[in-house]
Amino acid sequence: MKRMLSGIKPTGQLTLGNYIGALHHFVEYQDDYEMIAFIANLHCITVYQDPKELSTNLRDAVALYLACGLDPEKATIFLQTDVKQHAELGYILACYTYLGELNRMTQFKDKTAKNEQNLTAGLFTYPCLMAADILLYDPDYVPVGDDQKQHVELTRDIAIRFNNKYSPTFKVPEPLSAKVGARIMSLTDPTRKMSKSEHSDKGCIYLLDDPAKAKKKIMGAVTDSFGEIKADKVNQPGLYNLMEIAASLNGSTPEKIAEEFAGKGYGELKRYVGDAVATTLEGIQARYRDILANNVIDEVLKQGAEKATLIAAKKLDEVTKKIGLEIR
Ligand code: AQP
Repeated sequence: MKRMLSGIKPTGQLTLGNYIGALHHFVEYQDDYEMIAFIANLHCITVYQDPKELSTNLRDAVALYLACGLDPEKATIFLQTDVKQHAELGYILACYTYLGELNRMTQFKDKTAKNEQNLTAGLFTYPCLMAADILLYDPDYVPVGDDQKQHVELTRDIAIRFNNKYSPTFKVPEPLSAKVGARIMSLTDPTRKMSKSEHSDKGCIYLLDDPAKAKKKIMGAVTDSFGEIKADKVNQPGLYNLMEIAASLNGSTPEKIAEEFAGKGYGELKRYVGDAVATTLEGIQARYRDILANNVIDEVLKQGAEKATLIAAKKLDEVTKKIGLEIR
């Protein structure tokens, strides 16, 4: 069975973007692949997090993994810091990554361009840790939203470099991106990605948002003044984003939805999208409440960390031996 790996960093409440771009694919894939899904808590602290909030967000993220349908019997679910090999290999791989490569990473460049103050070295070197997260497990595929593709490309480069310098050690993974929903945009600014750390609450739907509130956000989404429903991503990005959301949730495409709504008003389309979102959130939240009430999270994480450590420890051992870090 081919192996697939992915993680999410809960720097806030998980969003509809995380669900559409990542989580619901993890669930689809878990039957056909050996799925490894972790919570990237080390990545969270590349920007300051309130300790209490971070801890709550981590627990919520695990609960949401399960509530979205990840099955701990099929998928290995764990917290990154419970498998110590991630940080160690992250450091080692930083020694095989060039500054020029990190300088080219658009996520870091975007933050620098926004003139954000006090950017940390952790944020700069985060792609090295991400490479370690992946390469420890030799996955065949890494499902990602569009924004993470560049990091997977760098991971591949690092793996090839290491393999060439020593001998084949890491499998070179393929990024896997969905055709629909790989980049869900902000509801208030369809030129920007829907992000957890977005400043305006109106632009982002959180998986734990009250479904009625989520519907309101959809009704208030920025569209355009053309007055005609078309699947035109370039000229009608707000409308296209809404159709992409509904298409991802209902297994359709923006083109089909545009056809269905041709000649109708934007309000009608928004109600349709709002209903799709609310129905999805209601289902997820009902399961989320059950999961918290049943207190299963600690056990899921314990079992997941044990399974993951078996794989990660073997790989790190191989790496340290090849580099010559051990005294024989
Ligand atoms: N808006 C999105 N559309 C599609 N996919 C998305 N993903 C995130 N946002 C969207 C995908 O979810 C996975 C986990 O991402 P992450 O939460 O670890 O990191 P991120 O992409 O940096 O998410 P945010 O919300 O934008 O975080 P902040 O605000 O902290 O920077 C990835 O596969 C990602 O592509």
